[in-house]
Amino acid sequence: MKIPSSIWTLLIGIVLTLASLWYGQNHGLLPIAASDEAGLIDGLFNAMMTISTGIFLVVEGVLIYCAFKYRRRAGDNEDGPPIEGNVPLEILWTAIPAVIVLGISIYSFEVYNDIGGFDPHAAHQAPMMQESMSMPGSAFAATLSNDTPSGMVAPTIGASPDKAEKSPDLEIDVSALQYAWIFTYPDTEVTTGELHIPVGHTVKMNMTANDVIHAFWIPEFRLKQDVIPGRQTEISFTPRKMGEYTLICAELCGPYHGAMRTQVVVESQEAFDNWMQEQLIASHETLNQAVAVNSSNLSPDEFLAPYTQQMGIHSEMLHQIHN
Ligand SMILES: [Cu+2]
Repeated sequence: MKIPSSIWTLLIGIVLTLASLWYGQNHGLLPIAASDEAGLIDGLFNAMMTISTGIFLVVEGVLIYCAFKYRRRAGDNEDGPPIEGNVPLEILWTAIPAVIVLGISIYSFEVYNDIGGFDPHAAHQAPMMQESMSMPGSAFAATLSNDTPSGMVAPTIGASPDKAEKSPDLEIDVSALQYAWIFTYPDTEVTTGELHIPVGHTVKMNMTANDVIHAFWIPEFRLKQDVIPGRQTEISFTPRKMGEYTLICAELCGPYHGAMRTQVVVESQEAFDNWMQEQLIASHETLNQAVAVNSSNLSPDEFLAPYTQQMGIHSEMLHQIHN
């Protein structure tokens, strides 16, 4: 019994579709998805991977089939039949890619919008800062001073009312410089070189660079944003999975660009609060000040007891320092 070619086409089509769908979901090319935004980006990536796999299998399959089926046989010196033009076929192979490209474009615009890419206060509309407008060299001059670059940071703009659902739980100021990241938590004025974020909270980074263009990139969050001297760029995200990730500078910024990376710690709210307390204690000039910031009713000795144990300091010693 001879199977008609339409049945063959249908069977091959089903197999190719299933293979493409499977590989599109199981390619294993990406690191874990650790933020809400990562899920959206991965959906887009997987859809493109599915389509690409299908096209790859069809094209390579037809190529191999034809190379075998229409190969030159021994003693056959004839040429093939002269074929010129096939309008329906040409329309088809123009229309199919056009529809695919249009579909991917709409989908990717949708994802970009969902992750806040079109937010009016995002990078492209960020205001130029006063100093930069009046003094072209100020961005460079700022690198020469050792001060914290507070003058470099444009006033933070609140979330627009129409995007109320996106208003961040936490804002962090980010300064990028050759070759480090500096994070300032405006609520506590704690400054660190390591980024700590409480899990499940929407955070907004208000970023600026001290010297040259850098780029904020956390592969597990699937987000990347340029950090530019003389202006503020922003990026918001909601980390979903606790863990330690790496923030990588993704813009070639000098000879040690490759070393411009730091740790991102996504932790529980409790661990985050503890970490913040430790930073407060470490960053304040005296232990007294640190205690004053903590508005608990504990005496300084009581409050510091857990920390002194960690640091190997006897509480008697602390008592003497305090007095
Ligand atoms: Cu850099």
